[in-house]
Amino acid sequence: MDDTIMQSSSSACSYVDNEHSRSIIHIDVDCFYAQVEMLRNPELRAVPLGIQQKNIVVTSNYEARNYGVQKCMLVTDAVKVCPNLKLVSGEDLHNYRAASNKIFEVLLTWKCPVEKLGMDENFIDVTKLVEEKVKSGNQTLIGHMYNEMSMECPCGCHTRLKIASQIASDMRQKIYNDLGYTTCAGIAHNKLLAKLVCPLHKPNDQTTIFPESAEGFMSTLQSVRCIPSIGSKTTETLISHNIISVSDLQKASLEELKKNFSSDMAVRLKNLSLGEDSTPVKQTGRPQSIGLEDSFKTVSVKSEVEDKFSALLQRLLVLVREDGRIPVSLRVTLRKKDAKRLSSHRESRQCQISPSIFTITNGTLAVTDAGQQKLMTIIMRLFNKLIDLSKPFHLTLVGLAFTKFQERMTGRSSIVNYLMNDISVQSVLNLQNDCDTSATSMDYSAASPSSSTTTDLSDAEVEPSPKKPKKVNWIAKRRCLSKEEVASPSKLKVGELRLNSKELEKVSELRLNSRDRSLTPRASPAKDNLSDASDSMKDVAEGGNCDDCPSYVDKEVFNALPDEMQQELKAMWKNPSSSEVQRSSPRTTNKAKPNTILKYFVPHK
Ligand code: DCP
Ligand code: MG
Ligand code: MG
Repeated sequence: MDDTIMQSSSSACSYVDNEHSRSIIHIDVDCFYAQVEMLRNPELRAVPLGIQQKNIVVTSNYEARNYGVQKCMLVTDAVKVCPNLKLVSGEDLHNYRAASNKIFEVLLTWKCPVEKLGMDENFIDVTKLVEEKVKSGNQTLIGHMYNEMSMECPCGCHTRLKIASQIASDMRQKIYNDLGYTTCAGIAHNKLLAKLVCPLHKPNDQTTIFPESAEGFMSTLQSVRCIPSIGSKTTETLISHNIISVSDLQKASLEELKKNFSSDMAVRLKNLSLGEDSTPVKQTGRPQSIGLEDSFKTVSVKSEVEDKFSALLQRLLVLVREDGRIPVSLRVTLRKKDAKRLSSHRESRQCQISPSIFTITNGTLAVTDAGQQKLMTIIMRLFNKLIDLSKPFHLTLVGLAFTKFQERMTGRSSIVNYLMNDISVQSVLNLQNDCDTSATSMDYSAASPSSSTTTDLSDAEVEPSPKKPKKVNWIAKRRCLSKEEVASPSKLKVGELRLNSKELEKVSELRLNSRDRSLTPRASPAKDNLSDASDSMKDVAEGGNCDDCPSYVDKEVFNALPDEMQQELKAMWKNPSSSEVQRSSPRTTNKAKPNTILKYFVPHK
């Protein structure tokens, strides 16, 4: 008898049992930016509120929505439907990002994989937690269920999803109790369905869908574009073949789809249309890049571009300080308007930046004024490469992103721990980078564009800088040190990137020909492009108030160093002239330079 039930139920489900094994929650914050503003200023709670970016209301509170103020409405239209709409600027994303991170942190306390999706959404895979709770007995569903009439499934997924609905409710309650935000949740056996049912009862509520309702639910979606992983291009292709609604996609044959898409894509489209999605919840780590963009009507003057970049940089540095990692690569993005073709396209360039631009004081990442000027110089240099200034240009967007980072060293084998007091540790080369030893993994100049919270990378272009790929690769390999090398600092060999004389000439020409000079009034082109090592050697030499050891070096730790390293350091501190020679003769820097422990010192800002 059991067998009979199994068969009929399984076919009713149209899934094999093990495909329902997961329990996924999707949580989305109600009117996110508006809630952030209402929490900051409770007076806003009582009024219809719109959050304005440029001429658009990007979101509104539910009070305003009652008047018909929709997300992404033009301000002019919003004010028409709601004349007493209170508008607050949402251009500065700082508080929204902070709120987003706090919500993420609350969700992490459940110790399940949490995947952040945009600013106000998270997926949580609670499968394991559900397994633990399933024995406890309480199987009451909390919130709404999509299609109350769905049949029981023999694999036990209904029970599991009911328990997941309880967990979702606990999570939403904790977010509200700890932070004050109301949220919506969707609960399903996969990410696709969890996300799609999440907004069915808004605001401040939750919806669960059981697997056998998937196909029916998907068929209610009027456009294939409603499916999160179907983008505009795929939508266009589908529409051109008369596949408009999800129901159309369900009816389309696989063979028909394969004519226009790859075989894998055709299968994926078909599965999605039926509500099937096996993609895992990937635990979100720290972002691979941190970026900001500013869009505008048109900017055609270099000084205006510089002002835009300067403003972006200020904001970006706040984000980087919060993140705490030391950036080592910077990308500049422009969106160029092509007046003839009435179109626009993006272009990006990125280059390596010296970690010594950043300082760490009392554990906090900071950038001095000189460091900021250096960054602006680099930004404008990249800009000059992207734009032919002898011709008119029209930009509609500028973007900045730090695209690669060093982790700050706190581990025992960090050279920092050998040499520095805990007063003001500057950035150092990361000797323990978590990477393989392939050149590309550490080759910043050849870095593949990584995802940024704000940057569309489709047209990203990578600038090799300095343009010596072979040497860069060698250095990259050397930077990924073996355990033995890390354990024995005296054996360390780390090269520093230096521009050769030709490159230096090029850079100085660039500087002389551009406004960049005004950005770096104190820095000669040559000095600016010398590596950290020579700067640091000077600092080391100047910093000493005793013959052997500069004041900031922890003598106890110094004494614990291997003899040969102590000797090397002492010799260099006594006679820093070699570094001075190098400083004053930048054109000799392409000569091979012996490796030295002093390369690990960086400027004391
Ligand atoms: N946002 C934006 N531009 C868009 C869409 C959204 O800047 N085109 C911002 C404002 C939103 C936030 O992202 O507050 C989250 O987007 P949601 O789509 O989740 O919208 P809300 O959270 O504002 O409203 P809802 O209650 O519908 O989720
Ligand atoms: Mg939201
Ligand atoms: Mg959202």
